[in-house]
Amino acid sequence: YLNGESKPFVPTQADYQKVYDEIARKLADETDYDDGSYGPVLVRLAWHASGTYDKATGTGGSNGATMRFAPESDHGANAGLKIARDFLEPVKAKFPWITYSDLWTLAGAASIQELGGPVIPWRPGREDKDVAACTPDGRLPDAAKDQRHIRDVFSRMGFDDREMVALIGAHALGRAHTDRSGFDGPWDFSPTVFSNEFFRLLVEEKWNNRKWNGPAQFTDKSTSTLMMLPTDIALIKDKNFKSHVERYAKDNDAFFKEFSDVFVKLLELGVPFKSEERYSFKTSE
Ligand code: CCH
Repeated sequence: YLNGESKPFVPTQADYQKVYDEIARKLADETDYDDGSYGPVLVRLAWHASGTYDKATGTGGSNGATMRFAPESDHGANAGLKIARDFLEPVKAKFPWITYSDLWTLAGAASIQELGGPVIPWRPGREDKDVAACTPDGRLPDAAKDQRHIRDVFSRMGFDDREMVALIGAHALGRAHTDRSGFDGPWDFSPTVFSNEFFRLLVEEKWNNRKWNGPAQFTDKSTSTLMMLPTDIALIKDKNFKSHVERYAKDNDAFFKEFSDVFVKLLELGVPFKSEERYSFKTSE
């Protein structure tokens, strides 16, 4: 019973669009961060909130927003995501009726759209849970590993090979930070633009081991300014993964379409929605 009204407030698509617009406005205003956008770290927040899902037990997933609490907030994989959660606090304060779990996933969808990616139809209905629902550590992928690990982790969520490759294409955005994951650098030259560049560079560049004191990672032969994680390189080592990498490298439209479908699926894993309806938000000008 918000706003002193006598009926409970039931938000409509227009209300969620207002939340979208507020996130888009903040993204446009607050460019003094990293490569000029909070979008990539918001996408990572939405993914780490959702990617804890375990199909076998029905636990984890975006429903709950349990990353608000330790121990989940302190899991190594979530290092740096406080920045994304804090960025969204003023949005939560302005629209207190939205749950954190809806807000974080909506912010991921909004960021993909605002950074030039496909429309991500989004469904409301997640509820926040308490600390007891925190997931155990180790459910998110470890970048130091290989294709077997990628398949183990993502098939636990219910994804097939094609979907795994499409999802990891989000690495067109953002960068790795030594003080978060230990890895260092962006995957492409436009880390605030959603595109199939990650795939194009994976197949067209030559990737060498980077000589440095940090964890094993790869660097491009041409400029030595880009990076690939061991799990990224696994996508071209594995024959079946590579067939999708090559397809997306050549066909941006196919990537956009398939990424949208699989990102929608990711954000909805394990959520007991009451309504079927998804909203396609209007991207800002
Ligand atoms: Fe990722 N990712 N990711 N990733 N990720 C990192 C950064 C981003 C793995 C490891 C890392 C997905 C899949 C995987 C983003 C989106 C997605 C980093 C650097 C590591 C390490 C973190 C840092 O230091 O800040 C591994 C391993 C996998 C799978 O095997 C999927 C799926 C998505 C989304 C759909 C985005 C975006 C970033 C950039 C974040 C930023 O702050 O710039």
